[in-house]
Amino acid sequence: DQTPIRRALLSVSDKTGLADLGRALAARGVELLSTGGTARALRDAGLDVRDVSEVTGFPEMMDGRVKTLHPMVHGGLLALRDDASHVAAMEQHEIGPIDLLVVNLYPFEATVAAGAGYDDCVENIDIGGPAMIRAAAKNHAFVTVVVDVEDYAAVLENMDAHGGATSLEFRRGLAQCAYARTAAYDAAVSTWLAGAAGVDTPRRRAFAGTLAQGLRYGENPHQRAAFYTDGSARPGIATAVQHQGKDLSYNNINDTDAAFELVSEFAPENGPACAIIKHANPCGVARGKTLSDAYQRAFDCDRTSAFGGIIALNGTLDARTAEAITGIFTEVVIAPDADQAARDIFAAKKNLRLLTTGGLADPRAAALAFRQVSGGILVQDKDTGHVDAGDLRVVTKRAPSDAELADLLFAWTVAKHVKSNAIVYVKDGATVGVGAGQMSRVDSTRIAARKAQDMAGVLDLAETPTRGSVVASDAFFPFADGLITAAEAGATALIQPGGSMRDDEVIAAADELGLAMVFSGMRHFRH
Ligand code: 93A
Repeated sequence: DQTPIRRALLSVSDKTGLADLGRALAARGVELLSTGGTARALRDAGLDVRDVSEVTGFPEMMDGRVKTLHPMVHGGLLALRDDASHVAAMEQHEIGPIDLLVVNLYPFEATVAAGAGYDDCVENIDIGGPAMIRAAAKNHAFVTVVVDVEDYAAVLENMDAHGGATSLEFRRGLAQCAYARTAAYDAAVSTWLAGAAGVDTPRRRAFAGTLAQGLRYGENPHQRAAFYTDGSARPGIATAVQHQGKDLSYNNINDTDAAFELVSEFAPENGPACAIIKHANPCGVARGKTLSDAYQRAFDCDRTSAFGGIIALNGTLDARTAEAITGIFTEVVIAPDADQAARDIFAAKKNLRLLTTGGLADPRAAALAFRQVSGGILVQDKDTGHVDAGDLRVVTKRAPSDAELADLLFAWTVAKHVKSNAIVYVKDGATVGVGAGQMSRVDSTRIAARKAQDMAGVLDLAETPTRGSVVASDAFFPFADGLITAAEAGATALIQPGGSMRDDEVIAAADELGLAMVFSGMRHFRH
């Protein structure tokens, strides 16, 4: 049904594969039109090209801001070939049809990522390119539009299979890619402006993403998946460098992010810290005298769950820590850096992935967080909430000791990174029990205590590690039962937001049990 492609307009910033494509099209009898730099590149490859400026009768002007924005171009892209009035208009104005459009845009995202200045970024906002792409994609009934170098070969293949034309199904797929590209492009511009103007708000947000990696599968093997990055240059999972091991999976990326965000809460100035993550929840977090000490203490919280876990460190991975980590199977290790000796030790472990980030994430840096629901997307500020000792209100007769206070703040920080209902037992700067993701708070309290009890068996301890611990609860205790359970497990102090209708009851129970309790005045739900 479709007539063969006779005329193509090529206008590309990324000249990769251009000469080969031009040659292949010319060999198939296609006339080539092109803008300045693209035309030059094609001529350099020995090809015959017509300048768009010759077609429009206007020179490219205003530093190239206006080169293809002209009816001779847009008429050729938009005209319906089977509509008599469109055909008449083409004839009257001597507009030639453009059957194939090959465009890739000014590299706006790369310019921003390279840290270019404001004016430079503005100049790299492509206007004519997206206009042509959208026009050609709208008219995909007749026009083939290509926005990705990776699709060049498929276009030639499709042409060859259809006598020099392309199939409608193929054009429709390309049109979908085209609008995905212009939508992502404009979203990148909007996101950049939001950052530059400091007006990033949940109420007015475009969604940007650059495909970083197709993933083998999603959360489960029957789900397809991909990883998109938002162009941020901050240390984190999206910018980390992988040194060894097979590609990260969907779950790896999610869990490694959780691990790194958590460990980044612990500034290296305050000492080494380690977080071990399973299924996006920590199964051990600890400070230590050394990094390997921090790892060992985190590991001892829940050795059973740590198997196949993801480890995040807040300092440079050294040989001792690397050696200790290789004691059991670990999926991923992420750290700001790794020294050579550590890398050499890991090199022998082919399945272990090592990622370095060049620094820690800033847990106070404002950002937006997105979550999908059926038919929509929820947007909120990232949880950057933070409390210091000065923000806490002692509500019991007994105030926490300095040691308890330090552990309470540590537990509170960890609880922020545990799925609700979150209960975290901490002793001497290490978690000793984590209760996560339960529908009832008292269950989280019990599970954490029971797991700690199990570890007493594994580690051959005389008593449960929760004896003499402190407890953090991500939201208020609705009843006294959770607090009583924690006290039975051996906890001596608690931190929780407060604000329950039964706060008085809960405080009275704490006083009766001789516990110290502080209210943080802030909740850290994480669902
Ligand atoms: O500055 S523009 O927005 N104005 C235009 O009219 C225009 N037409 C094409 N940029 C425009 N383009 C872009 O120029 C294309 O999207 C492509 O990225 C680039 C190719 O320029 P050259 O052929 O000179 O290298």
